Amino acid sequence: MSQQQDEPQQHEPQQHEVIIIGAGVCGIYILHRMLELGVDATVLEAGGGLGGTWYWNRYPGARFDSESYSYGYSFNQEILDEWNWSEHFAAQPETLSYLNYVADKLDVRRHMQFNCRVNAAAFDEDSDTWTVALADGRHLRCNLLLTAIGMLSAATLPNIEGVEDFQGQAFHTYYWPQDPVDLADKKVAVIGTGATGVQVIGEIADKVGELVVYQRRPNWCAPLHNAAIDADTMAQIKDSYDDIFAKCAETPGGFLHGPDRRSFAEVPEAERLAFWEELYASPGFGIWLGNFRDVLIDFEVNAEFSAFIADKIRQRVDDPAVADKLIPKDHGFGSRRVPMETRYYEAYNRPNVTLVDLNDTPIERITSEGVKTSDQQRAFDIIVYATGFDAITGAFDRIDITGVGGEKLADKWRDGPITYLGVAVAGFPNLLTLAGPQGASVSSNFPPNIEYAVNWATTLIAQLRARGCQRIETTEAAEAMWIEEIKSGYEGSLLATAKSWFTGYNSNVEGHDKMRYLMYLLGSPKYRQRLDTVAEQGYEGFTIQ
Ligand code: NA7
Repeated sequence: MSQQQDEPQQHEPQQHEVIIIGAGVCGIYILHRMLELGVDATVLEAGGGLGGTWYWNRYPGARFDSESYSYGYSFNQEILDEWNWSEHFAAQPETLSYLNYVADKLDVRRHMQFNCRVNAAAFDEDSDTWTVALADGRHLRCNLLLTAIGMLSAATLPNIEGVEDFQGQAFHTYYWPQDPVDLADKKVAVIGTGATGVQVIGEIADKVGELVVYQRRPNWCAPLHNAAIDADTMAQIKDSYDDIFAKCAETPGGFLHGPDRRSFAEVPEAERLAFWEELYASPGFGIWLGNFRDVLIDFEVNAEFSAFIADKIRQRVDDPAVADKLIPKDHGFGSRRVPMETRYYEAYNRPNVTLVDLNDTPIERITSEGVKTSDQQRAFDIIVYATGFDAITGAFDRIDITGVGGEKLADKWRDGPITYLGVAVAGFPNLLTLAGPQGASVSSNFPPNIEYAVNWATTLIAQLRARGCQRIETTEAAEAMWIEEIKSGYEGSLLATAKSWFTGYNSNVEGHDKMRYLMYLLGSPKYRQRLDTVAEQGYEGFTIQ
C-alpha cells in the first residue's frame, strides 16, 4: 500500500439541513413532511431496512395490541383507500409490509441511509449546527437534528451472570433472527413475562418440544380476541376512517377505547359483572382503557376488578397452584402495561410447558447448557430473553449527545428526563426530540399522536425557515413548568404506583431503580391542546434567533 492510501481520508462531513435519526413510524412521516417543505433531509437508520420497532421485533407472536386501522397513518387518503389489513390486530410481518408500502408510496426511501448507527451528536455553538458521528466512522452535519429513535428500541438483557456462556441459540426478542428459527422439538426457555413474553409464550407453546417459562413477576393479561378481516369488513372500515380517527383523537390514549364515564359504585352489581364479562369477551384494550373511569384511580375499585380477572385466570389454568403463581400480588390490574394474550393461560395446561417462579427459585446463572436456578439446572437448545427495554430514555442514553458548553444529555437526564413539551431540551438547541420522553406519543397509541407532533414540528420548522432563523432552543424555566405539568398527570393515577417501564424502572439498568417521570399522563387531547397553545402564542417557552 502506498503511504497515500494508508492515510485516513479527510472528508468534509456530509451536510444536510435536517438529519432525522430513525426510520420507524415517526421517522418515515417526519421525512415525508420535510421533503414536502423542500428541506434537504436524510434519515439515518441503524437497521438494514425501515420500520423501527416493526423491523426488529420478529419474534413469533409479535403483533399489534391496537386495532390495525387505528394504528395506520391517517394523513393520506390514497394510502387509506389502498391498504387492506388482514387482521384486526396485525402481526409484525404485515405491519412491516405496510410501512414499506407507505415509504414507497411517499417515495421517501431514497432519502434514507440504512445500517447507520449513530454513536454521537455534538452541537457546535459557532455554526449552530450538529455534527453526527456514525459507528462506521463517517460524520454528517446538519442545522436541525430530529430524533425518531423509538421508545422501546434499547433492548436490555438480564443482568444475570453467565449470559455469554450459553452455547445454544440465544436472543433478546427484539433481535429475533431474520432467518427462520427451527423450534420443532426444541427445548426452549423464555425469561420474562411482559407483553412480549406473553405473546411469544402463547404462540410457541404448541410448536416447541419443551417450554420452560421463568417468571419473576406476573402481569395481569387479557384476551386479545384477534380475528381476520374479510373484504366486506375492510370496505366498512375504509368507509369509517373519519369516525375511527375522530374517536382516537378524543380518547386519552389515542386508542379506539376511552373510559366508561360511569363510576363503579353507580352501577348495580349484576349490570357491572355483565359489563366486565362483555369487556373480557371483547377485542383489544377496551378491558383496560374502556373500563369504569375509577378502575385506574381508586384502589378499592381496582381491587374488585383485579379479583374478577384473577377468577378468569383460575378458570383458565387447570392447576390451581400454577394459576396462583400467574396472579399478580404486587400491583392491581392495569397499573402496569396490560399484555394482550392469545392462548397464554392455556399454554400452562400443556404437558410440555413448565412455569418456574423465580421468587421461589431464583436464577443463579446461565450456564453453557442452560439455566441454573437455586434448585436445579435445566438444559436448553434456545434461550429467549423477553426481558424488555431501557424504555423511552434508553435510546437517547445510547447516543453520546453533547449540547452547549459540553453538557451531556445523559448527565442532564441521569435522574430522569427534563424536557419542554417532550420535544425540546434546554442547552440542546436545534434538537427536537420527537417521540421522546414526556410527550404524548409514548403514553398512547403511537401513530396518531406522532402524526400530530410531527405536524406541529413541521409548522415550526417552516416558520423558522421562512424567517431565516438559525437557532431555536427552550429554556430551563419552560422545562420547570413542564415537569410540574408532567408530575400532575401522575397524581391520583394508579399507573404511578407500580414498578414497570411506565414508571422508569428497569432492574437491568444501573440507576433505574427509582421512579422517573417519562410520560405525559394528562391525555392526548390535552397534550395536543398544549402544543397548539404554545404555537399560537408565538412558540412560548422557546428562544428563536
Ligand atoms: P417488559 O414489559 O419490561 O417485561 C420484561 C419482562 O422481563 C418482565 O417480566 C420482567 O420481570 C422480566 N425480567 C427483566 N429482567 C429480568 C431478570 N433479570 N430476571 C428475570 N426476569 C427479568 O418488556 P416487554 O418487552 O415484555 O414489553 C415492553 C413493551 O413492548 C410492551 O409494554 C409493549 O408496549 C411492547 P419483572 O416484571 O421486572 O419482574
